[in-house]
Amino acid sequence: MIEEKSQELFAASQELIPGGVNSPVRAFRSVNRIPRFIAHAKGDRITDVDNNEYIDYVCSWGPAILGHAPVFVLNAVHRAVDEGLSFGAPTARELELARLVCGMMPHVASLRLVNSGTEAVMSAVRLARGFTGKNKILKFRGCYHGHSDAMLVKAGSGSITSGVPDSLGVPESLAGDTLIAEYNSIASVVSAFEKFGNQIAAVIVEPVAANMGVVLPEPGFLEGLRKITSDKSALLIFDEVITGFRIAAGGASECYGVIPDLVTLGKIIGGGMPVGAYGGRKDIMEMVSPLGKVYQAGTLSGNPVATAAGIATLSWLKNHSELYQELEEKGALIEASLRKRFGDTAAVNRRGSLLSVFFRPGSVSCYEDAVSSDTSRFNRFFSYMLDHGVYLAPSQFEAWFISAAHTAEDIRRTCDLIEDFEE
Ligand code: KE4
Repeated sequence: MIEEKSQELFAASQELIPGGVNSPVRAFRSVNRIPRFIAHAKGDRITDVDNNEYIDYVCSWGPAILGHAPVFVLNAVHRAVDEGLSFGAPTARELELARLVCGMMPHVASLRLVNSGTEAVMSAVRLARGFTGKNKILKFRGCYHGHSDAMLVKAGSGSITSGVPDSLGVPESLAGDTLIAEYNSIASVVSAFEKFGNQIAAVIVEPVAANMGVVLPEPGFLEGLRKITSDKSALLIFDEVITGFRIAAGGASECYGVIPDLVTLGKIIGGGMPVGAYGGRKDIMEMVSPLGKVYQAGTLSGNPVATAAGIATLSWLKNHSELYQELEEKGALIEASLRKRFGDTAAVNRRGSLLSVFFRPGSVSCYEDAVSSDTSRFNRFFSYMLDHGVYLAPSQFEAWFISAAHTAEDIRRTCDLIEDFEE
């Protein structure tokens, strides 16, 4: 496969941009390949600067649930652009996007638009602390919630201790306010509350984890989080940056029937443009400035061009609920091929159009299971698929994303390639 232009651009980019990329995973470091510099994308295809075309299962890490560059989204963006790029003032589009989100997620009584998932989580964490008057936040090993300091924390030694920084630049003093529990282990959450109970402001969770690879909540896990946070006067935050509008129009709450106090959103809400949001109970959101004393702001929050893309995307999803059954069927075909090819030498976890294959035997229901995967085997599979025109996330610990634009022919081609893979 020709990769000369990507190689040239990558070398030059590394002169000016750390690692040559503006987000680490894009550097393809863990798969030891040259990252593809993408020239353009349409539908379920992306084309790199060497004119190689791929069936895309990254979908910009989730936003492109309708496929790349849907005409009606482009038209909405063009109309918005012709009216101006940014005003720093309220616009009708922000109200329209808020109405769409609140209509699709009825537990979101009020929301604030921001510019990324990270900003949504950072703001929701500050709000939870401000509303409860408590400082500690409990998260789960293997869950990723963006790169705000409080979330770049890993488990300290021993069970349920205060976290330690997972990045240089995060002060120990701050990391100590983040507790780390085990995904799918209510017992670990109970232990944390026994130890820190009246200090915990909130529990934040990916209701379907997708940043250690896809790990599904076991029956009772989300319900257990809801009960213990309610009992202990802590807030429950669903980080639905990936699952929101992805696994159902109403996200994980629609799938699992558990209602959080706050939810964070990103990716699909912007239809590929930079939009994030946090929202939930009105009594909590009323603490956000300028109404209340929890400060949060943003120059480009609710940007008129970005909200136009989000409105067009969510409106389509709201009016075409049949898409989720189609995505379920497409995901089931991919899953079946993965299971057929790898049998019990690999684990496949899937919820609708979100899935991962872990190269290890047995089930994967927590971080420890996930990290015991054979990453060199994943890398061989990744390279094989890339060289045969299928673009997967360049890490064992990411997810496959399937879109409305993935054609039956391309799904079939993908399945054939999976089944023809030779170790
Ligand atoms: P952003 O700041 O990247 O918009 O969102 C952060 C975030 C928050 N919460 C969840 C559950 C997320 O998955 C993310 C970001 N997801 C990664 C993919 N695993 C984005 C890709 C990247 O970092 O380049």
